[in-house]
Amino acid sequence: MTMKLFYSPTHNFIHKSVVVAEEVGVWGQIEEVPVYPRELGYSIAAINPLAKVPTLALEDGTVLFGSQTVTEYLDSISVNGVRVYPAPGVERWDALTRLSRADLFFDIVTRIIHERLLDHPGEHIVAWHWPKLMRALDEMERDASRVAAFDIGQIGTLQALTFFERQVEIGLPSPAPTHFNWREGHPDLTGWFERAIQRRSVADHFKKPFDGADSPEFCQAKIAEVLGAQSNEQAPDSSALPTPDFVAPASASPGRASQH
Ligand SMILES: N[C@@H](CCC(=O)N[C@@H](CS)C(=O)NCC(=O)O)C(=O)O
Repeated sequence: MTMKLFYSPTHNFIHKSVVVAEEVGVWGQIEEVPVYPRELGYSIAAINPLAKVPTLALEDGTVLFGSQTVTEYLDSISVNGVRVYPAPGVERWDALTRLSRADLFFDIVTRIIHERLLDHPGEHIVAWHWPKLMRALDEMERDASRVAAFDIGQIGTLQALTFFERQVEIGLPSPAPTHFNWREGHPDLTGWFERAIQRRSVADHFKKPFDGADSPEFCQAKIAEVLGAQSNEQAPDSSALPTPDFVAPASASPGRASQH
């Protein structure tokens, strides 16, 4: 294996980095390094100042982060002729716009759920952002029947929908509805989603338990290997576990299952 993918292998969440790696035939080159960002010992700040997943480290210690960068890199080293980022032209701008819509949707859901950390969640923040999500879902519905390709825009859409669904299940702050099913009123998107999750690149991971090494010590040992590759020296000592940047108060933290 020549690359390390630092990510949170949450079983009911579709990671676009994983799907792209599978689609372009490079998954076998990837070592998975689980990261649970808010737990002790999983900080990846030593290799990514923003300590965000996904983060991809190459064999020579080069670190790529931002899911868009990670997936475009993986696409560029395709070994099977499949490309999920179309070449420059109309199809590319269409795919990238759908990717942006999906990733901004993800970011908006993140903005909303951060209100859960407050004793008094900001209702105006939720009220401001909720219509954006609803309009984006309506556009995704239209695109479900328009777009035939399984490109990066649609892969990002899978990720956004599963993230949203997870967070709805955990519970969104008011005035978001207590029960919300994005499938209602979106029959084409629902049908497309059900077909897309049958693809091997998705089905091999989605709703499958992660059964590899995932301790903080494993994560830090892998970070030490990346740093070692960067300095071309022996990997630094990884015995001291770093503290996370932020630990949510117990009352506001539903635990690992809700990490995002
Ligand atoms: N826009 C970024 C979003 C990445 C992101 O928000 N990652 C979350 C988990 S999915 C994270 O690392 N959170 C930990 C933190 O912010 O400390 C991307 O697409 O890569």
